[in-house]
Amino acid sequence: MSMKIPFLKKKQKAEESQDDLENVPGHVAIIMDGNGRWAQRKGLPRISGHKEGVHAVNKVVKIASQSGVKALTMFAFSTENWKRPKSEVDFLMKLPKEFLHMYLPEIMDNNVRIKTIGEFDALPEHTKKVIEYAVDSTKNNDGMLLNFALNYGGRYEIIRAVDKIIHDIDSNGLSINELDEELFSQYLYTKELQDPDLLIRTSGEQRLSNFLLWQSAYTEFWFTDVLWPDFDEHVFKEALREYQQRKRRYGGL
Ligand code: V07
Repeated sequence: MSMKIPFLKKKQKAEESQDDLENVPGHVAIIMDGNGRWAQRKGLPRISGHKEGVHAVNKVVKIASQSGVKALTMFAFSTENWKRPKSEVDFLMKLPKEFLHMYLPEIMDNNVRIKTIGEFDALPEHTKKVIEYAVDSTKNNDGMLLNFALNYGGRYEIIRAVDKIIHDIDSNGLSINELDEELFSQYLYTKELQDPDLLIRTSGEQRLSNFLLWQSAYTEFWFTDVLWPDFDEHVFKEALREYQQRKRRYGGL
């Protein structure tokens, strides 16, 4: 009997704090928007918003991996971002190093594996080098997958998949009759990932902006006015709770 009391207490506590270990989204994707606006509001240059955004990435990685999220995809640099001023692009390309220098030990402690999606080869050599080091160092971690979308564009990803399929038909004996959604998915950057269950976009914008077009066909979207550098564990938990509520509602149908 004395064995059962702590169990009940724990369960009650979980209900009170609304922690819900069921219906945790397996794959969360995030559009980290509002860094420039955050800086402008403080009278700072745009780049200081990007720099501040790096800390928010680490907070979310920690809370997501502790919450039981299996994969977290962060939109760090889009194919459209090359159009920004060169000085801003140069600054952004130094952020992977900045992030990894500060947080790779913590990433290892949390058993997180780092990977990327997007046209990696077109990134500057110095950026590729630090990321390759991080991908290699974390490759045997079997906890959460932290997936950075870098030089990523959803339409390009689809065109690239079509191009690869045509190549496999012409040269590798693939038959057009084999083409279905399952096969097509295997030609995307995300081939080993499940589709995102929850997509979060910060900073009040409610658009997909060429992120995970194919993959988000059935994804729940959650938007917040919070600017990315102000995003923290509380906001993330709010998104998780809302996702869980939606799932419970459908579950009743
Ligand atoms: C970038 C900081 C977060 C706000 C949104 C845009 C700016 C983390 C990374 C990163 C990438 C690869 C990696 C480790 C960290 C990053 C870029 C921009 C280009 F292996 N944040 N962050 N990369 N931002």
